Amino acid sequence: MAFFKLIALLCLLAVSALNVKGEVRKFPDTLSFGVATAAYQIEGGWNASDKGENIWDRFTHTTDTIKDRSNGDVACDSYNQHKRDVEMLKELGVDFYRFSISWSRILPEGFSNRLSQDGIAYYDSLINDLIQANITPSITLYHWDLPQNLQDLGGWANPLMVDYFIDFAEVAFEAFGDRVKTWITFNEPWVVCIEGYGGVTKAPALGISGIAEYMCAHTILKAHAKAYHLYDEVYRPIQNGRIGMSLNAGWDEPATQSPADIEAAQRNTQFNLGWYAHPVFSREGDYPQVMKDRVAQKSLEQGYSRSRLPEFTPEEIAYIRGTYDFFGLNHYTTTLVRMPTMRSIAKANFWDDVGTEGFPDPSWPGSASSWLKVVPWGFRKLLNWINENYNNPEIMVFENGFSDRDNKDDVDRISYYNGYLNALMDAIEDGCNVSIYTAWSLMDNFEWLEGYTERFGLYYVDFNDPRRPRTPKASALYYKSVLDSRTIERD
Ligand code: GBH
Repeated sequence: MAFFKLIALLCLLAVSALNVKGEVRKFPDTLSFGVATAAYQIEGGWNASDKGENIWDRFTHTTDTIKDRSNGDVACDSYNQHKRDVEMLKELGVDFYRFSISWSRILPEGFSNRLSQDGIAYYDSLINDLIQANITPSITLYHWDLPQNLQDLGGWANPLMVDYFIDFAEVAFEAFGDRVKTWITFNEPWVVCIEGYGGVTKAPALGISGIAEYMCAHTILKAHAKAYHLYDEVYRPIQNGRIGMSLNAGWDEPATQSPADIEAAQRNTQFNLGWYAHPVFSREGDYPQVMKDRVAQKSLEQGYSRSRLPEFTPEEIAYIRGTYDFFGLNHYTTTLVRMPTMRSIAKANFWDDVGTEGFPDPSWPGSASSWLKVVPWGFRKLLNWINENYNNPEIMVFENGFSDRDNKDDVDRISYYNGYLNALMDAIEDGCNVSIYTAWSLMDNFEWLEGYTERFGLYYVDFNDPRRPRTPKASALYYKSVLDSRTIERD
């Protein structure tokens, strides 16, 4: 008997030493699993009760830029069906649910002069049902749906927005903070500012590149820091929760090992992730040096009397630095980065400021989204990069997922998740301190400019049926089995 035990043990050791495909890998008990959604993408009820208009209502109703000419008026109808959503979360067996609050649903005028009782009641009911089901609620305050009247005042380009964001945050902490212990101030400020202010692919689609995105980021960083301090000083002592933001980042792999490409990849990371992460997570604070230098230099060359990148005062740098309880990360994909062959244009432009070129390796499997390639090892490298550059923070992965078109037997999504969960496990073994993993998304939903044409859900939603029925895809069963066993197979 002892002999057989010994043989079995030796086999096990051999298997783990050789990293054999199919080997069962167990997640640490400290890792929690969940799924995420966002208000505008799922709720519908765009004018229910006294809800105010937000920038996505305005954008989808007044432009024809959404691929299938759709909008979020009904979306998944979660405003009326959140009980079904909680049922699905129970079916999956998740530890937590990350959702966002629609600002204009609880503050119809954007300001805190008037609270919507119906709006508050909606989130109250959702939160209470989650707690009843033993699922931890976690709230994103801002997932891109600014009240339209605040946009009319300049939105995030208006520095006074800091205070109006704080008013909103305070209402949310007061109303829900007794039961909600994980707070995310901003989801992907990069996307908000680059695509909505510099570009035109998200509301409010200003398209003032090289100028507006820097203003937007400047305000958002200050608003984030102020919300952190408010929570830290006033709410943490009584509510005892945690607060941070969630930054999107791909992994930037140098296209070749030439010094120029390596430098380009590093600069790309600093201009995209570092732009938001360096002020908050680095020891020195402030924007990355390479970003300050390049934008100042280009601005001068272009005839501006000061850098297009606004400056923080030393007090602001100190105020923003360290405003985190965790590093929230949304990660989907990897790109190759190289030094561009063509150089410099005379006009202000964010991408010219960055001065890099990104492109995918043609061998990487794709998805329904042009930008999303399946590259699990990039996830491992990125987690290690964050670990090394920002002093081993607790990392909460708040989004990770794969898009396809119209498919319940979604084997490609299963292989994406299995690959990325293996990469996550590798990173944990490398010493990264990851405590949360979140799949995007619970169900198919309004994918912004792509409307309903790209699906990220574990549950399939039939958008042609007014009842918006939801059915588990094969990937929902896969994710459930991962959550039940807390293991994956090595791939
Ligand atoms: C997340 O953002 C969002 O938080 C979520 O709402 C959304 O549904 C989900 O992703 C799926 O898209 O310039 O063409 O290369 C993902 C953020 C999207 C940011 C792609 C970078 C690059 C577009 N990323 N984007 S492109």
